[in-house]
Amino acid sequence: MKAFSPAEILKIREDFPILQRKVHGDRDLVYLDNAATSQKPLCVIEALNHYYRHSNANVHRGMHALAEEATADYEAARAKVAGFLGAPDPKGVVFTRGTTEAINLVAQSWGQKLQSGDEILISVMEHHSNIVPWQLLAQRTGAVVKAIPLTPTGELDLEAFDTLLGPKTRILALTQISNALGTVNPVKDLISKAKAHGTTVLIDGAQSAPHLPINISELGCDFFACSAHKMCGPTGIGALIASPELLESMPPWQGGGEMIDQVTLESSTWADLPYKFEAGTPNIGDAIGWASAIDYMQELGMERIEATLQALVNDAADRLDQEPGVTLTARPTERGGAVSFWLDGIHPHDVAQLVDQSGVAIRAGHVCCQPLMKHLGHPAINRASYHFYNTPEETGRLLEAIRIARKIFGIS
Ligand code: C6P
Repeated sequence: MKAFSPAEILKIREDFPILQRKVHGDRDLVYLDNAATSQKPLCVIEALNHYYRHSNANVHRGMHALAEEATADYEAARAKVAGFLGAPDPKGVVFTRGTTEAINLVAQSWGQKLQSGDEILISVMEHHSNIVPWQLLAQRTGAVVKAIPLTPTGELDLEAFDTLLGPKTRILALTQISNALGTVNPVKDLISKAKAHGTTVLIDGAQSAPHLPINISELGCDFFACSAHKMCGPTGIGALIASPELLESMPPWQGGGEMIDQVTLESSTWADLPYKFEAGTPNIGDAIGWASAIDYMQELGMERIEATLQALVNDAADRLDQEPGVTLTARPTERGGAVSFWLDGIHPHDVAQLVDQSGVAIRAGHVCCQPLMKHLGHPAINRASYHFYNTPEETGRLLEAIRIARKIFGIS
């Protein structure tokens, strides 16, 4: 599939008002922190504006025009998410605050069936959101968390995976794309191996849903978690996606309004799916904003978005690799939207602050992957992360900013 042409990207950039702004006086903004959160096109900003100006009401409760409109739009957003990600059924789309909350939901609800000695398999490259909920579950149940090690190129050690996947592995919880290294994991193969063992599989799609065409039914995982704000949508909304049968078998995880059928002072019964897992007033406006972001990305085409990102990030990795003083943290065969690196002699936090002075926004730190930092032997990294509206010229601006940083530090 063809990447967007430079002319098409220029046109796309017009949809993102923030990309036109300047920072630190007269510097054109170069936004390379998309793995943290993507920017929002005008249509999403307008969808939020329209909802609050026109249809704001609570859902599933009211018997008036606005409540009916808000309910219809909220449920249409659910169906849109289901269609976009190839979910088996919209009833299996539970709105959450994001990926973190989706994984916590699984650990707290599905996880109640785990027993002492059961194994939870993650990997060394996981984000804290896909580590800590499992550690909390292990503390509660006596289960054990094991991690797939990495190869020197920053990929999963597949031989070790085969050894670690055993009869006690109850769940495999893996990221599809590493936010820190950019590695794209071969999740389809790993899911089928895990399923052959009878292991439940959760895929952390925080970085993949914004960048790749995803079909959860084809992937074959049991749970898929993602966040709207990395997909050009609003913050504060995301989803856990699973089959209705699996969700039906799980107990609720939070109690309150929306999630009940009948309540007495003695006990309660639960609402149908997906409401059993959506206690309280949901995030209606942001669900509607997310639907608009999905329309926008679908119109551009996920295959073209993927091709554009691959070209951009491979070019960025090659050019950073050739830049004096730069060391790449990983050299995966397949890269998602991120490329991370160290600059010899300058702490990553200083690098990020210095390149920011040139208008270039990148991230520095442990990027919520402290076990990975331990594996890399560095407390922090620098990360440039791309979306389809970035350009190779912006990589040039990053490289120039890196050269200025080296000069300031007196490194030639
Ligand atoms: N990573 C980053 O800069 P939330 O915060 O719930 O939307 O997403 C959490 C999360 C889970 N998994 C992966 C692979 C992620 O990349 C993230 C978010 C951001 O890398 C913020 S730390």
